[in-house]
Amino acid sequence: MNAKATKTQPSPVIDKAAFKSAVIKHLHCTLGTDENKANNHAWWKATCAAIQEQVLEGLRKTQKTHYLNDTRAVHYFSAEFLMGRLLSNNLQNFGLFDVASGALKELGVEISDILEEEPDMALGNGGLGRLAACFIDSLATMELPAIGYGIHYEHGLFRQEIKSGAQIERPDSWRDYGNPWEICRPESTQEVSLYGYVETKYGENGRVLKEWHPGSIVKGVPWDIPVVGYEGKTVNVLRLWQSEASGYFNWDVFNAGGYVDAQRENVQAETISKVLYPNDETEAGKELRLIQQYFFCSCSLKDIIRRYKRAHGDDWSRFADQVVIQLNDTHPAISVPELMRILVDRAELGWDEAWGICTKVFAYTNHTLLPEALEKWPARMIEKILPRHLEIIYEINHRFMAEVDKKWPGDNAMKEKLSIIEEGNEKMVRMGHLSVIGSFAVNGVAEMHSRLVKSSLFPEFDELYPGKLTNVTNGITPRRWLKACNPGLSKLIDKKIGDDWPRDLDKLQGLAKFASNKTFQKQFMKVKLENKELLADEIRKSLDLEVDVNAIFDVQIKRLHEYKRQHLALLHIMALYRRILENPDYDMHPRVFVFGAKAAPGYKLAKDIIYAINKVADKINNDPRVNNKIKIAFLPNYRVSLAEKMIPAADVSEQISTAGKEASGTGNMKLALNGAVTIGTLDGANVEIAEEVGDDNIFIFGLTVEEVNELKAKGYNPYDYYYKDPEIKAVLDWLETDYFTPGKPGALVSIKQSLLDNGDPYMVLADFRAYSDAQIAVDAAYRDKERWAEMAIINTAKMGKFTSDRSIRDYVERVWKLSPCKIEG
Ligand code: C3B
Repeated sequence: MNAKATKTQPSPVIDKAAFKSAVIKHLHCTLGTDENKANNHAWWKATCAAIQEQVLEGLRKTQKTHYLNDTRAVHYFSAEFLMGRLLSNNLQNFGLFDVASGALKELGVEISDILEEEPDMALGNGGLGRLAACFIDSLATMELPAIGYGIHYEHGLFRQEIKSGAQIERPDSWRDYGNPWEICRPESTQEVSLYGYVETKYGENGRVLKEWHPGSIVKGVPWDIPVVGYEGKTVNVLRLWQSEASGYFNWDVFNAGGYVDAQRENVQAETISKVLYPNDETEAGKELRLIQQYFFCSCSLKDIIRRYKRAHGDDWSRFADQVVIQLNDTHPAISVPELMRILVDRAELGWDEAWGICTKVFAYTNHTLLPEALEKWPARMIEKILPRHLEIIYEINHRFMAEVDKKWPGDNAMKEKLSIIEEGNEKMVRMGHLSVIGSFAVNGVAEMHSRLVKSSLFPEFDELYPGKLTNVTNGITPRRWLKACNPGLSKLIDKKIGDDWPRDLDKLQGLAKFASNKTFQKQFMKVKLENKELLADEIRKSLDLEVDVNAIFDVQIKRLHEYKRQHLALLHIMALYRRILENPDYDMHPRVFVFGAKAAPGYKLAKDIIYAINKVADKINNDPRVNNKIKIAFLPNYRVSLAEKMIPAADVSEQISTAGKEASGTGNMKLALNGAVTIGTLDGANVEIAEEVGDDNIFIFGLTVEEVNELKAKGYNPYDYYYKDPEIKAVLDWLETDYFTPGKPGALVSIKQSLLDNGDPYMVLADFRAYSDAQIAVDAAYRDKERWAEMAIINTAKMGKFTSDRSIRDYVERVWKLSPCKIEG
């Protein structure tokens, strides 16, 4: 069956000739160069400028329409937005990719070359930041009024280099040569106060008035990045704040004799948005990080209020009808006391009225159960930086404790447990509790995670506020993660079932009936092979390593963390190597293990694991006895644009976290969408992927959450596995020798120590044998070409649920209560 006309394919707004002249105009008039002199960078910028004309026209229309309709909008507050590159995405969404490619070809330029010129906008660490980027894509596509708010970091996530196997961090300077997409809006600058003290005054009728005398004021200058929806109708905005010195002279501090300090604080203003903290799922507790959080929340709230007041003046009664704010994890949680401060101290609303507004405006998404990622700030630190906010937090808590007492009279243990303030050597403010109390809805990011949020993280809150805790399973935008990154597969799908799947991913179901069709299987696997060839080129260029495209491409791409268990994969590779050394005829289909991972610079064991993967790779890749059965490619500097090359080429998707630890995962969805078969634990969204594709089309192994908990309760002892399983013992002992690190015995020993002496906190050894068995099943399945093709097709066909459009639909229905707003023309 061949699909009919391209109904929903965005129709180009300009043709090839017009696009060509727009590019030339910008080459001449924006960049001051010409066709003969221009290098790829200049062509890239001119092409961006040409499409930006369409983008800005869309933006203008969208903003005008939203203003005239006084629409309710969602404001997505996130410390991270991992946008990646925008040119290809924007061209695709305007339906101009082929037009641009043709126009450039006539000018003697390959579009693929200029796309490579664009630096990634890496303003995020990993899953949480990329989710925010997928969500704003879906919001624009679904014509929903929305704005993303975050920080305009000067340096995004570090660039990773690998030197002699080890990770080296280099600064990321994504804006060094300008960013063609962003627009500075100095007219919307905001001021943010910090430090100082609070004065208590008495107003009319003895009303207590609080006046915060800040010690320092910084400016927040907004940069807008247009977010183009699919088909280019709605163009929303991502507004990122950059800090600047305000020029405000601190007379209070000066008068107290602190002239030098006053100057120093002005200099420090610029450092607020200087750099993204590179920690994924760990909280450093650093003062600058709290200031970053407060800085962008305060700027964003003031921006929202300015816009609201333009339409409604001082009438606050409609604020909660117009504004909903989604807190992406607890990073923006300081927004809750900030809005209270604005309403109570500035707008002079009564506490109850203000709290009523607040708790109708905020909603909070929890992204992790890992204790080290649950933010807590020392009360002393908050008091120093935000003295008024600490008072407000205490007041919120005081009133909340009364509620707790009503529900559980006299139960002091319960109060201690639920209090926003954790008592101890040092009083800490629990930002998770503040977020739950200050929000009208709280969600986890996959069914299983949300169940655990209810049952183990916030069970009492669930009892106190029935219905507040809910689930919205994560999703990914199919525009970037299939249509744009995998043009071969996209075109094949278009031909088979029509081209409206990027908007309606459930349409992919239509592929399922061809899963056992031999011709379609061949076509599908031919595309996979072509994608593997492209990745093989990349591996050759990047690592000077030859890989066989007929091997299984086994891909593990994600941040490096013990709970994600890249070291489980490593131990398994070492075991395979050992089997081959012991038996040269060891029967396995050749495999290329492809890794991409950044470790937080301060996370020693994570960096040791990267080093170990690279050292084991050096040895195995160059050992002729292996006879090319195993190759290991650790591609440096994993980022969105590299993911776009790796994902379409994957045969196997590694999702092997300890059950109960990965909140959702989103890489798992991207890989399966591109026809990779998952080997994974029953963790995060893997559970839902398994439900969708069926047990026959996924390789599930290992302990379940319940089993993990039972084993822990019983007393898990990794030595039991070490002594019982000779292969585990041999492989761990190997790490202690200098076999992989000639002349440096013990260079890899920290991994063994973490798995034995340190108690193996993520139960790697407990799951090793089950993982190895599952890998044997993967090997057998791959050798049956038709069966494998069928599995791969089913995986693509069944990913409809995981479009971020569905996640957004869930948020709209369960949380945001928004309506789309059509943009005409
Ligand atoms: C991540 C989680 O680790 C993933 O399981 C999840 O898919 C994504 O968030 C998106 O929900 N996460 C993260 O990247 N950074 C954090 N600080 C916490 C969670």
